[in-house]
Amino acid sequence: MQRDLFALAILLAIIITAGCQLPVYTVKSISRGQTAINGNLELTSGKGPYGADVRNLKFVVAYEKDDRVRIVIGDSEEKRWRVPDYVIPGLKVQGRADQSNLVVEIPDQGKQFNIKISRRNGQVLFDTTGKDFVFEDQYLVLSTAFTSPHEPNIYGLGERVNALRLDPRDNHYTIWPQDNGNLENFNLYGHHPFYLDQRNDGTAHGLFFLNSNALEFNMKYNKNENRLQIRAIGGIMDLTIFAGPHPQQVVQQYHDLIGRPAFVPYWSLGFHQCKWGYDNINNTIAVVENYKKNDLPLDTIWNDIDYMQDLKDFTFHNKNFEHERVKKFISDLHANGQHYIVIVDPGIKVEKDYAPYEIGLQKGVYIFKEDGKTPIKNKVWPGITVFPDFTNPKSHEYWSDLINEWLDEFPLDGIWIDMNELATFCDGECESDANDISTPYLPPGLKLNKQQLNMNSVMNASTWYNAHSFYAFMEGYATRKALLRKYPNKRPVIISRSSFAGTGRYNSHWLGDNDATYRSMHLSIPGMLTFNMFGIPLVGADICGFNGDTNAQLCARWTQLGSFYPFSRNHNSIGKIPQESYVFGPRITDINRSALKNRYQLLPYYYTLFYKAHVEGSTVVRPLFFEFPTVVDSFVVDTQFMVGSALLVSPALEENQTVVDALIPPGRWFDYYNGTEISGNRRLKLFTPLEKIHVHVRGGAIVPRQQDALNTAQQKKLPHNLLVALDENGNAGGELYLDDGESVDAVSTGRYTLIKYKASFDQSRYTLESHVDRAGYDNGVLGYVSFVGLKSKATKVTVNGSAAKFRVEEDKLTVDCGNSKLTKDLKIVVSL
Ligand SMILES: *[C@@H]1O[C@H](CO)[C@@H](O)[C@H](O)[C@H]1NC(C)=O
Ligand SMILES: *[C@@H]1O[C@H](CO)[C@@H](O)[C@H](O)[C@H]1NC(C)=O
Ligand SMILES: *[C@@H]1O[C@H](CO)[C@@H](O)[C@H](O)[C@H]1NC(C)=O
Ligand SMILES: *[C@@H]1O[C@H](CO)[C@@H](O)[C@H](O)[C@H]1NC(C)=O
Ligand SMILES: *[C@@H]1O[C@H](CO)[C@@H](O)[C@H](O)[C@H]1NC(C)=O
Ligand SMILES: *[C@H]1O[C@H](CO)[C@@H](O)[C@H](O)[C@H]1NC(C)=O
Repeated sequence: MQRDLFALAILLAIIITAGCQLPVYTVKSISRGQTAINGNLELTSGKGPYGADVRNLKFVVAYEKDDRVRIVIGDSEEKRWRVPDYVIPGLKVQGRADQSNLVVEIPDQGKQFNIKISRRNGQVLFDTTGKDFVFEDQYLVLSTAFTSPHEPNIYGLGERVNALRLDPRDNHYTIWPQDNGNLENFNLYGHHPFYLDQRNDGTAHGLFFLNSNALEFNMKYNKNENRLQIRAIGGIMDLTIFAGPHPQQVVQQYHDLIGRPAFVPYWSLGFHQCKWGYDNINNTIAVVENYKKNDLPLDTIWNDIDYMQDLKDFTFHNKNFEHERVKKFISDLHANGQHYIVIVDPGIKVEKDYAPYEIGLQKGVYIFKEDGKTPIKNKVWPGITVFPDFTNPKSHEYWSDLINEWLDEFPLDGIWIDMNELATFCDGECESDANDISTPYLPPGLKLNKQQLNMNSVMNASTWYNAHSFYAFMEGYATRKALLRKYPNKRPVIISRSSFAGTGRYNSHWLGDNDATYRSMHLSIPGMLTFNMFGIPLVGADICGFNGDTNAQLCARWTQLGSFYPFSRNHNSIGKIPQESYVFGPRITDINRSALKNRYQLLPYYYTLFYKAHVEGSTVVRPLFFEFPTVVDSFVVDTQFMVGSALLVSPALEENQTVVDALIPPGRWFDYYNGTEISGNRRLKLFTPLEKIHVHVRGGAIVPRQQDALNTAQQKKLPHNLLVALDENGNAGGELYLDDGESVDAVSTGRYTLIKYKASFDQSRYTLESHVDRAGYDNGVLGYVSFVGLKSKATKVTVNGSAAKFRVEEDKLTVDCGNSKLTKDLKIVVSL
């Protein structure tokens, strides 16, 4: 009997749900132009589940560029919140339908609205036909089918900690910047509603949903369902599809829209050491000395909040960081070519006579309560604080003045901006239970004001509900402006925890508060690869782990892996055991030394990749499938990665691991260290004792390198060298970018050198030639060139026509180039 009742209840529920028909929007008018399709929609039947439907909508589908289409659907009065142009530029039409790589289909007037986007060859990329489309005040849903003929391969949607390839079977990916540590499957610090869809046929496309409200990408892929729902709790639908079709092109097209990454200075690619718990200037100094004593490279030393007086911004502790000693420390570092960075939080302590507080109050630059005039307070490290509203232009001068006055006294080299999600100690407010914006729908598990301000707090841009996700983006903008005022021709280094699409224009990123565990180490790889897709190439995780105690083996493995991070910093939390590169005894120190020295040798290669990312938009580290998009086996790989197109890194990621099971993509590959050839297109078990991290160089690549030193300043004058890895036909190519390493205008004024190298084979001779594209910065010499992959032993080598010294070691031929100037043409001929 009870069972029958239960069945009846279910039946009733089904009838009721079916009766509540989803909204149907009908095309009321449409005009199809050469550059865009415009029109109006009207709700003609049904209704959404969460309140007032927006009945009249207006849409534009524009051929923004030939390789991208942008779809903007909003209320017809244009009153609703939309992300301001200063964050991401609004619609700008530069393409044409007849030249576009994409075809847009929208039904005629009087028909139900849907939208379909395909390639010219008919391959469908996006199709809303028959899927939910809801436009309510606080609940927007746009759904597409996964149009691939196989289980979709989706990447991106940050910030999160998870596998590189997202699981499309039944998953919610929530996006809303919050300090959830490094919890897996949670929304973390950054807001990046971008994904790349990689097809098994080798093609890829991308999708960006520009919306700063809390978002959810809800995926279902199984026998019965096949859809991706994009849900937002405010704003409008502003969606861009990028045609690719190569994954690297998808990313370039995305960066073209959101802005390419700022160029970083050379020294930021050196090694960094930090710890929360360097609690006075003397033990900070000692770390720098110990690096030197142990012959370990170090470019930058960092302090966490320990340095502050009462945990207040723009101070140094009067006793522990005695000011004269700090100043002397900074000038000693600079004299030695090293750098100093400290942390700054957005929360300004509420304290009478604390100038940063008083000035901000006077200028009215804080975030306000709902009333628009009382600064909203919450609690952070120094106690009760207020928060500058970085969307208020007046705050930029305020922030810049504070930074400049502080740096006049303590000339820091960069700023680390943390806690900027915001991360507060009370949810909403500490004192009162003020009413807040109510939300009929929230992504599962999300509490909007968890460690956040109240949603009805007011900024210049909008409410905290609408605009909080780009708060750190604007803080980054203001901080960059402040540093450029202080040092007009030095590229700023700003490392931010929170980020938004386009943050790479101003800031870089570290992956936040991870754990001293093997799993955290592994998941740093998808983290850094994904942020490279997001246009923030200078990224890395805390080497050896932040939370928890590390140990010698983990730390050695992590230092090996971290020596290949674009941003390479060892950092850990307060009260945890020390983990600097020299504390675990001579064996581990030696392992660290060789890893770090190897990094320094590769810096010219990394720097050239950063230059490319800055001028073209691209990635520095990238997933294997970015280089091998037809190798389906590579789509899931996140235990290995590529640095540029030349290096394949296959680290050990498990405790006591002695064998790495590596995917070696097609082609010819060589052991990076000794030049031994291995053939590609297979899996290989690589023996990996603790001393070893496997790196392979790809046949066909030329990798520029340099002799290592203890920091990048000392390295500057040392000779460069090239590693030429020949492909099956004896060809190879590569390039080298050089400049003074810090000028903001080096690229725009042409004060740089760009050299292209090309190797080829003809009968019994290999020829390597340089082509100096530009010689605007005249520094650097070429010490030697190494070749791997020669068919047989060299009998004679000439450099520029004269017989040259050479030697053969293991599987490598090394030719002495006599420290000739890099900017001179060069021709090396190797006769067999
Ligand atoms: C640091 O060392 C100097 C010189 O030995 C000493 O005068 C100073 O008190 C020390 N400072 C701290 C905070 O320990
Ligand atoms: C935002 O700031 C600008 C520049 O100070 C000002 O003109 C504008 O009125 C402000 N808007 C709001 C909503 O406060
Ligand atoms: C690694 O080896 C150590 C020492 O033999 C052992 O105590 C530990 O349990 C091993 N760990 C794993 C995960 O096997
Ligand atoms: C080069 O290193 C690899 C990997 O460690 C090893 O298998 C190979 O035998 C080495 N080759 C030579 C010539 O020593
Ligand atoms: C090699 O020869 C070219 C052409 O004769 C000359 O311009 C260049 O300076 C020479 N390079 C070196 C390294 O001597
Ligand atoms: C290098 O090894 C030491 C042990 O001496 C370890 O503490 C350290 O974290 C490792 N890595 C780095 C980057 O220092």
